[in-house]
Amino acid sequence: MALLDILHYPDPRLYNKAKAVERIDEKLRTLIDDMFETMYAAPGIGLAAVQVNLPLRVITIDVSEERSDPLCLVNPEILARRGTVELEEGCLSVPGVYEMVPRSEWIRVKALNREGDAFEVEANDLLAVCIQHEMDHLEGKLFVDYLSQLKRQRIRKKATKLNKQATL
Ligand code: GNR
Ligand code: NI
Repeated sequence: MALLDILHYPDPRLYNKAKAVERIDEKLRTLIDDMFETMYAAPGIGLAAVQVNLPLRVITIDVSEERSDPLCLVNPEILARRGTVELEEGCLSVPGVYEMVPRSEWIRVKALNREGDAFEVEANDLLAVCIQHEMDHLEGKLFVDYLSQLKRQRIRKKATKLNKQATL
């Protein structure tokens, strides 16, 4: 197991579109395990492979209080969505920023699991929001992209400064 480095906004690699996984083998399962470890350590409720510099359609999630309900989605697709919900979102790639983002309140998603078997999951509220947040990462989209340009400019400025400090 290994902790992976998380890319920070405005790193251009966060804007790459992730590629579909073609084969679920031991190498991919190791990546999934490392993503869970990295997500739990952060701590975060979700992580997309794009955030650890692997542009693949792989997501790990655990929205449970006890951190005991791991969910891995490979090549996820949203089959149906209903309603709207707005929660305050954060992102491990945009530390310290929390903003409201409108999302679908209920979704039905199809994906492959860690074993490579197809399954479907229905989600609402926080889990639905988290899945949509992670699926945006696969499209190279961040939650700050939903904000006004003025807000995003402020966030970008602050983030660039923080990133510079971190590399000194
Ligand atoms: O840890 C996270 N919390 C969170 C809170 C509200 C909505 C979405 C999220 S996902 C985020 C982890 C992350 O950056 N995943 O990409
Ligand atoms: Ni995120």
